[in-house]
Amino acid sequence: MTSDFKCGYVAIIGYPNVGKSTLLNELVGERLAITSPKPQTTRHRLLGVLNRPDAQLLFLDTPGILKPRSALHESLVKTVLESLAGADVVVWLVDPRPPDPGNEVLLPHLRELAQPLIVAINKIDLVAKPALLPLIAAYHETFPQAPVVPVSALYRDGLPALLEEIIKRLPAAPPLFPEDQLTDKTERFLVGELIRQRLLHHLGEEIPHAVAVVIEEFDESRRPDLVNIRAVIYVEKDSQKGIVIGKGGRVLKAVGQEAREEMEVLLDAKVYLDLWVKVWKNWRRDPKAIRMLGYEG
Ligand SMILES: Nc1nc2c(ncn2[C@@H]2O[C@H](COP(=O)(O)OP(=O)(O)OP(=O)(O)O)[C@@H](O)[C@H]2O)c(=O)[nH]1
Ligand SMILES: [Mg+2]
Repeated sequence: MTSDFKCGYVAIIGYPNVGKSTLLNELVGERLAITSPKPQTTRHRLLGVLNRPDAQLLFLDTPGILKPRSALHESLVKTVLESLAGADVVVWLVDPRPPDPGNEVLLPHLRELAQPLIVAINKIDLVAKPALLPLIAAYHETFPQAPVVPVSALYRDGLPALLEEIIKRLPAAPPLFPEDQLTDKTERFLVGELIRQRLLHHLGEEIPHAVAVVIEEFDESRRPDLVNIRAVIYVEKDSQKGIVIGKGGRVLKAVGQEAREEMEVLLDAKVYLDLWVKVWKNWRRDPKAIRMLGYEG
């Protein structure tokens, strides 16, 4: 290894639903972060490691930032600000739309940033080529120091150019993580997220945000023959409990079956999944619940 080797933390930040988790997965080449068409999918900072011959990139996926309206939101914003503080390079991922200076939540933090910033315009597969140039110009005007890189995370378009801009700005340092470690999250955490992803898929617009998953038991003593997992899905109201369970248990059964299949791939083992639904009244407004459910910033 030469002294030219680069290593550092790269925070991926942006508004909800712009494709941050998709970008992390595509950059790392593993589906570590859950993604969904519904905004506010990500609730935790998640590390994804990319090893290259010339660099180790430590990507941080973060929750989409918005004006805090609940204890959960406040804790999500805190998570984002902490990730910003610890980053060597910041990638601001945006929709292919002009910047919105009226949005005070994120821009002031970006203006005060001490670290290098890169603006990545995502989802360019959705816009006509001629519309791109004025967009790039508008972001360039907002942050004259920052390169503006158009990408499509979903179609892996523009990612080499983005990587190049990031690596240029990383400090020279030896790798911080062993080559076989792809994330800082435990399997226990990742299987809980798989359940949440299936819930997001099956539930309507409002309920997904009222759902939290806790893995109460993760017994791998018989692995790889069997991993025994007991999980509780928390909702905020009795009526939501009925919806999560579904008519004749249909929804819960589908969620459980699909999540179990994905867990078996992730863990490379047979999985027995025991799923429960419980009500924790208004947990999103309860700082104690936020802590107990693992959403502390
Ligand atoms: N067309 C298109 N869709 C994309 C692209 N990247 C992501 N998406 C879609 O956008 C939606 C949101 O993606 P996520 O990766 O979950 O977005 P996020 O920014 O992590 O969202 P939060 O965690 O809620 O803040 C999903 O349906 C993705 O498939 C892209 O390059 N093109
Ligand atoms: Mg996300």
